[in-house]
Amino acid sequence: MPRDSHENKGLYAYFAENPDEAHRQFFEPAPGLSRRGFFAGAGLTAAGGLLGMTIPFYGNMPPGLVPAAFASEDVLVGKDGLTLLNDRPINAETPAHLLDDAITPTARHFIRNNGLPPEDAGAAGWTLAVDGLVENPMELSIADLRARFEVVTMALTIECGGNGRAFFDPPAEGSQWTFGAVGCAEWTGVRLADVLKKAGVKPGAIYTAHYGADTHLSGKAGEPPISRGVPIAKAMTGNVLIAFGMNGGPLHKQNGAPLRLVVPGWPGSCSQKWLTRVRLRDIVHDGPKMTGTSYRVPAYPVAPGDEVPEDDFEIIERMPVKSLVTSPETGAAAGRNVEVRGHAWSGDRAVSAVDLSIDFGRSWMAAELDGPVNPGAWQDWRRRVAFPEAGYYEVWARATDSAGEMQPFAIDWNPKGYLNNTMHRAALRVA
Ligand SMILES: Nc1nc2c(c(=O)[nH]1)N[C@H]1C(S)=C(S)[C@@H](COP(=O)(O)O)O[C@H]1N2
Ligand SMILES: [Mo]
Repeated sequence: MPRDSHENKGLYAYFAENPDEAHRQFFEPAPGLSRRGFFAGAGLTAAGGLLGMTIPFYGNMPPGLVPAAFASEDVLVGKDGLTLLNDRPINAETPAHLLDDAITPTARHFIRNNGLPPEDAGAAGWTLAVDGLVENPMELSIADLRARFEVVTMALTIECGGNGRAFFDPPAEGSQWTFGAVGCAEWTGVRLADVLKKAGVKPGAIYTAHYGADTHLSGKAGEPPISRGVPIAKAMTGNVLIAFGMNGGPLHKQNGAPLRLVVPGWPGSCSQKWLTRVRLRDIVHDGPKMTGTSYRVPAYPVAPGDEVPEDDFEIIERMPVKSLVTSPETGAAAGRNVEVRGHAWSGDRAVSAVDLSIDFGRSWMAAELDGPVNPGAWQDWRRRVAFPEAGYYEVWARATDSAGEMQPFAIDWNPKGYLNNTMHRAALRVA
């Protein structure tokens, strides 16, 4: 059995990396079973063993395909329509047209795990430690957070730093996110700033360090899969929340229940899930995925495929200006006159314009653009578009932010495939 291989990485990553070998291991009848009669021979494969039944047409399964049953409910329980990119750790993105709502429903918020979520994640006994360079270290229950600090609700955009990685050429290793590693849910919690003020930030503190209760894929205790932080100034921003509520209900288990950070506008990795500790440090935090080339890009533009010395990488802070077309769905049939709509965002900044093109960028028309409901929320935009005749069109959306930065057409390539904010293109077949 391909135990080490698929159980350490997840079936999807295993099949993607080594499709022929995975196929052989999962779909060829185990030796010794093949002569035990028709049914046994026809279906007693490793895949059949995992499913608990034979696969009568196993011989037809194309190499590289993972049985759809393994993309199943037990992984994406409480989620609706997400595309599973990997199951260990769970990585699942939301198709753009399912992000049409102004506020992303809990069932449609993407999932990006680096390790395994804690088994026991009840709110009752949960505590958050606030320590390091503070005057008064604290240990707070969720009830303490509610009782001792102002509770606020804000719509906040979380986008994975690797969203759009799938389009890098040469390809970048890592989860092959297309467009949907982004969401804007309504989070309820307390401001990290208020908690840090109560704890008393000591003069030497320059950076936060975030810790969660998830475990490393290796299963080794005391080895967190990810622990990132932000400069104190960012932590003190009024829209950085310690959240215990999501869209009026509890957090989804995979989105960090019962407690997480939400750091809008910066790589999603800053928003520690299953949050147990915030520690203030006098150095730039050096936890897992803070160092090396993780969530970092070269300090200067590089040509696609260039080798870049590790010392030349710098930590990604704000995420760049970006937009999505959420309706109509790409590939859909459309009439001659349709409302095109979506969202736009730019880390720490407001979006000032969204323009659309239906003639492959030759001409542009302004969309109607709403302001953010609060700082850190994405902004909705819409425009009724008339198509001159029947045929194939693409709607291209291009956002510009308050600093005049505009989405590019071509990817600014970097080795790890971060920050792809190229224009979103929706294909339409106009009748
Ligand atoms: N404890 C913990 N927090 C985490 C992660 C993780 O693996 N463990 N993944 C991070 C990354 S890389 C992203 S993009 C966001 C995704 O948040 P979501 O899964 O709620 O969409 O969570 C961040 N917080
Ligand atoms: Mo991420």
